[in-house]
Amino acid sequence: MHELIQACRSCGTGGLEPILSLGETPLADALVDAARLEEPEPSYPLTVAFCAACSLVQLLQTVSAETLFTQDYPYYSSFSDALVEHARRNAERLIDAERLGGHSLVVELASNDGYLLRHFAEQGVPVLGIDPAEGPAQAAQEAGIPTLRAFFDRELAACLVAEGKRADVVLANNVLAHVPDLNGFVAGMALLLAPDGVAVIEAPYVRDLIDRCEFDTIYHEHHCYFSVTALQRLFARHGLVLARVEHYPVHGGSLRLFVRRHGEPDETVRRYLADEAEHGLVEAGYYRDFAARVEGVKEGLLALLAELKASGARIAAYGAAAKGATLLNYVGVGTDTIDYVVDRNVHKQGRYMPGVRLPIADPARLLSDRPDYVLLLAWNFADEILAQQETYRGTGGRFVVPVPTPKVL
Ligand code: DWN
Ligand code: ZN
Repeated sequence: MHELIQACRSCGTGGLEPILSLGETPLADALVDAARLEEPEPSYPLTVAFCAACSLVQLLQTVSAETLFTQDYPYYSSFSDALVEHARRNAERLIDAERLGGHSLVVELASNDGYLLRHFAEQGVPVLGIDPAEGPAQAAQEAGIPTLRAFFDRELAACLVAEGKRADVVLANNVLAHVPDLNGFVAGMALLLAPDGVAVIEAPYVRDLIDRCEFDTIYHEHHCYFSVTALQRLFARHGLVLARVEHYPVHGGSLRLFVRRHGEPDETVRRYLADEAEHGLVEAGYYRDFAARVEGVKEGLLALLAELKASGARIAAYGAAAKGATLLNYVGVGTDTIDYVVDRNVHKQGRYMPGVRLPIADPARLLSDRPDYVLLLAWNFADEILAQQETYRGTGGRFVVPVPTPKVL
């Protein structure tokens, strides 16, 4: 089941302008078990639109959070060494800058398998994770990270506050895009934050998505695609100040936002807002050629893969990522072209990619099977994966990167 929104998810204004349709796609993280291969899978329209009133880019469709994130959610953050390292540096810096210790409380919203909170816990800082996904939340518990298995919203924040819990640091990485009730979520953050606390939030940057044609990061889990302009307006509505903005290469280009109850924005915020206005991100025109560029990547990739197949090559793929599901289903690349996908995540191995039904195997298969080419679906971890696959590459194996322009490495 899905619903169509009639007004902006942030500011409530009607008349959203559609900028891209990726047709109908299955849910990107709904991996298929072998026992269910005969059953049909639901797919849902996937349309991106722009709100001229507050600049928020967003999906027109909402699939319920319960459908998307509870049972069987297969994404575990800890399978990327680069991401765990990024998390460790974030934690160490915050412990230092905010003078965190045994007296503090760090709460993470969408804490997954505890890959970020564990770096605070190791330094003796009390933590609380909140995550609705059963498997990852259980993995965090087993690793000693207290985790509440729940969706975070205004009501949950009010309960925590009533229990005397106020957070010195609220962490929210890659979750703002996932919540259907954006205002309820941010209102909850405002409640939970201690008077001098800071919310540190990471979200993929819409400017990177558009400029680098990262269309595969669009799927039903991601309701929103944020600019600093849209975020600043969202936080201001809840009495919060966007105090600082940083940019990191993680997940194809992400913003890290520092949000407080009081104070002034620093020069980074002013610079981002001015740059976005100058580059037109606040107007629909900026997004209008995106659909044609996405179509170009599709055609380019289909032509490249067809040429490789025609030469007799065998092709596999790397990374049973959610973005891989969008890419394969939108471009229309299935078992005719690709033999299997490999992924380090043991919770994904033995299952099948949604829609296209490619089997998911252990990466060791690349060495035993030696396909000629590997389509890199997890292109955001290219450095880590290419380094890891040195042996495969050393024996002639080649990687194909799909975006921003399909190319063979
Ligand atoms: O917002 C979201 C982002 C942050 O993460 C989600 N809704 C779900 C998820 O998106 P994704 O699945 O596209 O994320 P990743 O992290 O780009 O997926 C990479 C996949 O590749 C994972 O399944 C892990 C796997 N991997 C691997 O097998 N070997 C990753 C690395 C780095 C590796 O060396
Ligand atoms: Zn709006």
